[in-house]
Amino acid sequence: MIFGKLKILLLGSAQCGKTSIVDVYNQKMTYESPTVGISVTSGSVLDNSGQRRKPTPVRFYDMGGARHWWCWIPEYIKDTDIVFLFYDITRPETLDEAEEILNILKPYQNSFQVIVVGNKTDLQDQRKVEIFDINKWIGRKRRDGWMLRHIECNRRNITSFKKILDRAINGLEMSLEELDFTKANPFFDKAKDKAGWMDYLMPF
Ligand SMILES: Nc1nc2c(ncn2[C@@H]2O[C@H](COP(=O)(O)OP(=O)(O)O)[C@@H](O)[C@H]2O)c(=O)[nH]1
Ligand SMILES: [Mg+2]
Repeated sequence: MIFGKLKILLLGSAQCGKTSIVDVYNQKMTYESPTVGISVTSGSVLDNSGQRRKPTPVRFYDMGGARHWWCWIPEYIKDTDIVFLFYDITRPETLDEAEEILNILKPYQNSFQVIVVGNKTDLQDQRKVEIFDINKWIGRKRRDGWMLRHIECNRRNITSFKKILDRAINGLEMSLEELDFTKANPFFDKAKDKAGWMDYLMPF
């Protein structure tokens, strides 16, 4: 949690589609350029499951995937609730890099959930990471003590991404505090303004 918001960190090799997926999720235009350092966006997860009464405020930390940014992982993993660890189903080397990233995360294990995301399923004819391979990989990581969840998606169909995020949030059984808008926004007047769910989208 960070500033009362769920912290979600996106990791994985460069060019796996992390920025594309989070932009589709946030209904934003994607600019095709490598992420420099880290890009932070605020948003909220609407309740699709009927278990939460209000949208859950979230913050996405989308890290540049190039190896030279990895030194920042120990810094950004702090207070993280959910990690989405991406690989590209057309490039097996991205799964090897995902393994390296898990090794960096190892000392911080147990303070967050990890969801492994295979992206670009629209490129089935170029698929080089088979479901069998990934299941074996996950099994191996389980024996290392990682409880990983796994989905596959592509930027034109992020249903599985939305679903697992929803489920992960419900699993956290978060008792999100009522936001005190007067603290967060000095112009907020409790007497005059009634907080609606749109307030949860405020970018503070
Ligand atoms: N075919 C296909 N290409 C994708 C998909 N998602 C992203 N891409 C492409 O992959 C490249 C890298 O995407 P980007 O989101 O910048 O990846 P990032 O480096 O992990 O943030 C871009 O050229 C995207 O157009 C997808 O689901 N399918
Ligand atoms: Mg990116």
